[in-house]
Order: sequence, then C-alpha cells, then structure tokens
Amino acid sequence: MKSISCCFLYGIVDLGYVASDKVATMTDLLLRGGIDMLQLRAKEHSKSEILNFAESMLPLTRMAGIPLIVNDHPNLLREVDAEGCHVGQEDYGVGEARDLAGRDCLVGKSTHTLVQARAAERDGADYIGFGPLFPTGTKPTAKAIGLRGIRTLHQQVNLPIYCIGGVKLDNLREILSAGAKRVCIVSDLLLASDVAKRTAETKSALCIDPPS
Ligand code: 3NM
Repeated sequence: MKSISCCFLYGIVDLGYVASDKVATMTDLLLRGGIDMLQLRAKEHSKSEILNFAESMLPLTRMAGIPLIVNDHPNLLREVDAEGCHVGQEDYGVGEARDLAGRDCLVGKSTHTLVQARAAERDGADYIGFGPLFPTGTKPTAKAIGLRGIRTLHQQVNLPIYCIGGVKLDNLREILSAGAKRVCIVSDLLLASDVAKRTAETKSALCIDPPS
C-alpha cells in the first residue's frame, strides 16, 4: 500500500458527478491515470449505499496499492476495509473519528485556516485538506481562501497538505508556485473527456518542480 507521504495527487469519486453505476468505472479510470489516493464522497446517499460503493472500489484500489478514504462516516470503517476516513470541520474531531472507526486507520481533516490546520496536526490527523483555494461548484457555499496562506502553512504544519477547491490542470502551476506540494482535485478530473489522460497529465505536472 502506498504510504501517504508518497501521495501527491488525491482524487475524489464524488457521487455528485459520478452516477451510482459508474463508481467502479470511474475508479478504474483514475487509477489508470496514476491517482495516488482516492476518496469516496457521497453526500446524498445512505450509509448502506456508501458501503456498497466502497466495496465496489476496494478491489480496484487494493490491486493498485492505493489508499481508499471514506468521507464523513468514520463508523463505516468497522464494516469496510478502507484505509481511512475524512472528516470536515463541522463533523467529528480527529480523535472522535478514530474512536468511531474502531481500528487503526488514516484520518484526514478538512481545514480552511492556519489555526484549524495546526489544531488538526495537534489532534493527530494523518493529513489535511486546505481550501477551497478558489470558488468551486463542487462546494458552492464555501468561501474561497486564495493562495496567500499556502507557504506559511507549509512552514508551520508538518503533515501532508492537500490543497483543494478549484484546482485544475490549468491553474496547477500557479498553485505550486504559491507553495503547494500536493493537491486534491474533484471536478477537473471527473468531468474531463478523457479522465485517465487528464489524471496522468495532472500527475506529471505535479511532479515538475515549480518555478522558484
Ligand atoms: N472540500 P473541485 S473544497 C470537497 O475546502 C471539497 O474543504 C473543500 O472540488 C474544502 O476540485 C471541495 O471540483 C471541492 O473544486 C473541491
């Protein structure tokens, strides 16, 4: 299984974009493109549906050696063998998520400020999301935070940091120049006409050193 320290491009199979019967197909395309880590996000689905989606992704992510993270429902980790869970600021604390999961697993936390990011590190998160950098239709009510805090964040928080929110192949260079090292991307990958190709192009753009 790929260690999180080696995961730079984090993708999300988001049921807001992916039809229920295309979850495995989309997972396969993202994996073919070289995605490093995958999250299952299904805001409008029941826990039993989410369990089924996760079960359909797991054989593929396991075969590829890529961690699978379930959004929002740490307790589902008691029923499915995914590698981790992800929680938002309004959801559970990191420790609470670990208790609900009931076993050793990765716990990721969404953060939107430097203070939240430092708190997540103190609380023992394995990684953080940081954003939304730009306005995004995937989370339309969230206020964009821009690029200015990214460099300071990387100086002060010693966790894998996934910059998220409006990240696209087209603006990746700008985001890397602002200090980002890792990104999480939803719509720019899922809505691409060739998902595997866009994923592969994004991955290679990420691995090119940003201009200093
Ligand atoms: N979380 P896209 S922004 C799921 O800032 C999510 O915590 C965010 O989608 C956060 O890549 C976001 O389509 C949506 O902009 C990211």
